[in-house]
Amino acid sequence: MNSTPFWGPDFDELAAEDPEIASIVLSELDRLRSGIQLIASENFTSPAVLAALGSTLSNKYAEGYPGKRYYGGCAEVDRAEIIGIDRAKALFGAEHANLQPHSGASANIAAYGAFVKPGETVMAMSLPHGGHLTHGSKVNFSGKWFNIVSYGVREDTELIDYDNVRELAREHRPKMIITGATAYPRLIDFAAFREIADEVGAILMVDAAHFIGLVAGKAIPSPVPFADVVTFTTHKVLRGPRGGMILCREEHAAAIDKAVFPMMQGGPLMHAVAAKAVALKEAATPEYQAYASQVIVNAQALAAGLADEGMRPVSGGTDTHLALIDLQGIGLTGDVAEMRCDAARITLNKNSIPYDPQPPSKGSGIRVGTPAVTTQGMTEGDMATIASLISRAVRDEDGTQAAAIADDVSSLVTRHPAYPRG
Ligand code: DSN
Repeated sequence: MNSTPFWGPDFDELAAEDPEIASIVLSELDRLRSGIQLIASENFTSPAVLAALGSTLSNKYAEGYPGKRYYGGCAEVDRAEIIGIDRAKALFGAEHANLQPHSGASANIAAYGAFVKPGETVMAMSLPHGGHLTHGSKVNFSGKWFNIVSYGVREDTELIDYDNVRELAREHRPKMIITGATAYPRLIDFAAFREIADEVGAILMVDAAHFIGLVAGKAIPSPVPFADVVTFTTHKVLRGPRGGMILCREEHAAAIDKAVFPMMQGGPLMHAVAAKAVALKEAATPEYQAYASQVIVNAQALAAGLADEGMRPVSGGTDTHLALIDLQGIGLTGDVAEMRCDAARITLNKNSIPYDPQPPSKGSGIRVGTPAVTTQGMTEGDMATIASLISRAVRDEDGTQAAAIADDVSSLVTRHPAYPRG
């Protein structure tokens, strides 16, 4: 370890120089500590990850890759990126890793850039059935620049319709097939997708943003052996800094690296790359594996608890870190439920459900996820408590119960603090 003292985040300096922003930083910390965070795509990073993010690595321009940069002075950041790449390859058993994408959307743009040209056909899961904007939404680059063929889930089972995926692939002969979702609670059959992709000669891209942390923790099967390319964010269950990453087969390594830089991005964010390396080290521990398994157990307990309260889990439950809850049975839309929960310090998001009669701005459902509450150390019993708190909050029509529910939220989070003091 170098003997130079760390020159890093000093909150007193921020408070003295910019009290307005300092007070927002503190208020946000207070919001995290005093409420229940159930956004399925959020988590609480470790102090070590935050220290790397708040370091002077943020200053360095390093366009290019380790050993082949367009700037001098990159020896130290090269070491960080090489360590991160090696950790990613070891953790996921991947042949190649690129840690530079700024976000999940940036990683996906790079994957499109590596494998398809504008106007070519790409198949992906539709957003209303749980996909993502970058999977072909008309308002996104993917829907504007590519010929998108969307697939979805069956109305009766609410599971991916693999027969339909195969039929669509045979009919449209896509250049690339994307699987992965933001609001699909079940495991995806990567072997089935591989078979379909091989049958029509398509590249198979897995957008693993939501569940890659469960893969890292060996709690669910990995897409890596089946996919040509796997894209993901690093800040969800994986508990790293906000950012993106790509894994691929060696045969695609040069195309992916060129698509990230210089095709889609300029200089990488080296503080984020270093923080990703820290998160990958943390994710390789037995403690993290226990965490990943508990995330799923908690999501299943939360889904069951909400079902007991009259709120139907889409597809009957979950195999992952999230549940999609249909509120039609209790006569509510997602936007109203989100607002009422917010008033009681329970943070979650409205969500469309498959075949939703409501517009996306309302949605018939809510999405709940357990990455953050599990980081706080909560277990199944706490999930039953949270289900009952959600039930009280969403039924609080006139807001008169919000303060009392928030008090009960406070008791729960006091027993399991996020970012504990001292
Ligand atoms: N916005 C993320 C989510 O909440 O699922 C996906 O990018």
